[in-house]
Amino acid sequence: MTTTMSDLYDSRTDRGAAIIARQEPVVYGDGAYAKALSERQLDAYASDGFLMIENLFSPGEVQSLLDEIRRMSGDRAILDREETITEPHSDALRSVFRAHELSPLLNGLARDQRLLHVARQILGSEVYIHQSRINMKPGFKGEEFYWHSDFETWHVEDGMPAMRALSCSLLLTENNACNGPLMLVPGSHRHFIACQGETPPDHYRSSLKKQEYGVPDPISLQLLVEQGGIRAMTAGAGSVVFFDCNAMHGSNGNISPWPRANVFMVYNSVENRLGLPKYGLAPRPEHIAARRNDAALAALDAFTMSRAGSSVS
Ligand code: 6CS
Ligand code: FE
Repeated sequence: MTTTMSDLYDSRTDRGAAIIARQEPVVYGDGAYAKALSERQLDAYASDGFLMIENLFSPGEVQSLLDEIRRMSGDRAILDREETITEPHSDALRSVFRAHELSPLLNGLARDQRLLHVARQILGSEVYIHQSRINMKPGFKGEEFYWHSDFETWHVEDGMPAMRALSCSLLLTENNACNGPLMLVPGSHRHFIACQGETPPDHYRSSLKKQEYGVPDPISLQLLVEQGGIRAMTAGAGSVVFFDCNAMHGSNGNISPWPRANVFMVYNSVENRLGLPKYGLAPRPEHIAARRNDAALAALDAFTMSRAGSSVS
């Protein structure tokens, strides 16, 4: 295995676990690139590594998205696609990737100014979608997502150069204490945790069901949590959590009867486009990490405008 000495964020090498200080800003260009968040909101994002905005989308908008997701989960053509991931221990639907290209409505959501301008402001540039997905966590059988930093995976497996990407998670059902809400470790985005264990080939085939490489060791995790605690992102449908690509996060399984369904859009700066994956790994498919479809997105006033817009490809 070859390692590059110049990469501070080496991970999954034979070097073992390590905690490395973040080199990049969290809010780029002092948040002057676009106007979306207040100074207070930007400060909270910079210090916690995430920000929840409640009721950003209306009940009507949430309903159209839920109808769309219900339609997609019943569509054989979508269920048979490689973008569709089932739970590790059942045939229940876990995720649908490339959601913004499989559905015109979700394509509009990716461009909705309420999300896009926040991403442009924080990342200090134009942005494109690196990854999008619907995460279903059905009542009784939705399984957990173990602790991880998305950037750790995107850096190693996708060749994402720097921490200049963010995720937004739009809650389509209430996320409460019992149905497996997203949990984040405040302040964790300032530390890169180098993980142990070499990445097996085609890792994504198993990791999207249950991740076993690229997960932090218990001691590093304990340290992060001793410093920052854990915050559960509980809120009503229509709320959005924005979180930094290096924020440590995970979620428990859903043994409650209440489904949890969230849509994730990952925005990456056009100045942070993907290079080659590390250690000679093969690039992951386009639906997990965009390389070809990386043009800057133009904003829409509201995503519902685009309902008759682009078509499924
Ligand atoms: O491998 C990935 O890109 C994905 N895996 C996880 C657990 N979260 C982010 C991303 O969807
Ligand atoms: Fe994640």
